[in-house]
Amino acid sequence: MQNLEQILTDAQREFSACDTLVDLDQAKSRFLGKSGALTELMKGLGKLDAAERPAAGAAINVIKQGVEQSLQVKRDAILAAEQAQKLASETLDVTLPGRGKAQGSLHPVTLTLQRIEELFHSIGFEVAEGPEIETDFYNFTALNIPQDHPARAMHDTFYVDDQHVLRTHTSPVQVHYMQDRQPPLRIISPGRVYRVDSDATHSPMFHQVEGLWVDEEVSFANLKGVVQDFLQRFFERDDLEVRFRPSFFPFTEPSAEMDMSWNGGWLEIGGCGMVHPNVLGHVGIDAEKYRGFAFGLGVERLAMLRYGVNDLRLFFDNDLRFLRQFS
Ligand code: 2NL
Repeated sequence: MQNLEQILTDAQREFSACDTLVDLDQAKSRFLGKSGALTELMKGLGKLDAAERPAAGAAINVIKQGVEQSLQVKRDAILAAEQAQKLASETLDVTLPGRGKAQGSLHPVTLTLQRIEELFHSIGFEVAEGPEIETDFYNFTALNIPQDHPARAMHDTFYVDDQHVLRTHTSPVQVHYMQDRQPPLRIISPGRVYRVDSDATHSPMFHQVEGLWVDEEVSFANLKGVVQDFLQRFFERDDLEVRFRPSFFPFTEPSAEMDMSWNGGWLEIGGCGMVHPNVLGHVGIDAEKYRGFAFGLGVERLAMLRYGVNDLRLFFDNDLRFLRQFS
């Protein structure tokens, strides 16, 4: 009986020294395993007198239950400790704010178009848009650029088929507009245009804004005023000067190229002129009664100057490091 009590205290001490279930399993087999201390005692029962056997067996069983209970208590303690540690290391703070989504930003060309539209809208110009695929008539013929005229070579055109082209300028929008109504007309037509041209300073797709004012008494002086006022407001510079150099376009007469003062020099910024009477004739406007001025500006050019961008290709590379600077 003394031996039995000793086994129980040994088991309790060894179990409580265990930190893991593996250790505990090993300790368990030292007492309850095939050749464990208690198992050996059970085996030895056979050597006892039959009269002593029941009492001895009962005593061993009491100790065995004590060992098993102590084992269970320790196993529960180890499991609880493991669980607690797992919970602590896997803590999830549901009150933290979400990561959110990166917000996009408008493309600098879009920002520039918005600014142009806003400024012209404020002086009474409507914004007109139209298709990017046009018929030969709207892109060329109506603009006094007849078939086989060398002026067509000026616009390196993408042909869709015999009759259709990717518009080389936004003038066709204004042709449609003039066909649909009578003067006074005051519009700008911003949008994408296409030319077979691609190098460091030319993209096959770029943006243009054209302007048109048709009424009974519209002069070249009005054209100069509108363009200068626009450029001064666009660049926020009252001292900005504009210079007009004689030029040629089939759709205007007279025609001029426009320069603006920039860093002590002059920069070419677009072209303009008085709408050619043949163009008014093509859209059913009486050229004896009405006249108009028109101009065309390159949008990427304006965007580069306003934002200090020195390479046109940055607008089309879709590099987020560039685009993020406009948020
Ligand atoms: C340029 C030159 C120009 C026009 C565009 C135009 C439109 C109609 C009638 C007459 Cl419907 N003219 N547009 C006139 C002169 C020049 O653009 O260098 N653009 C970037």
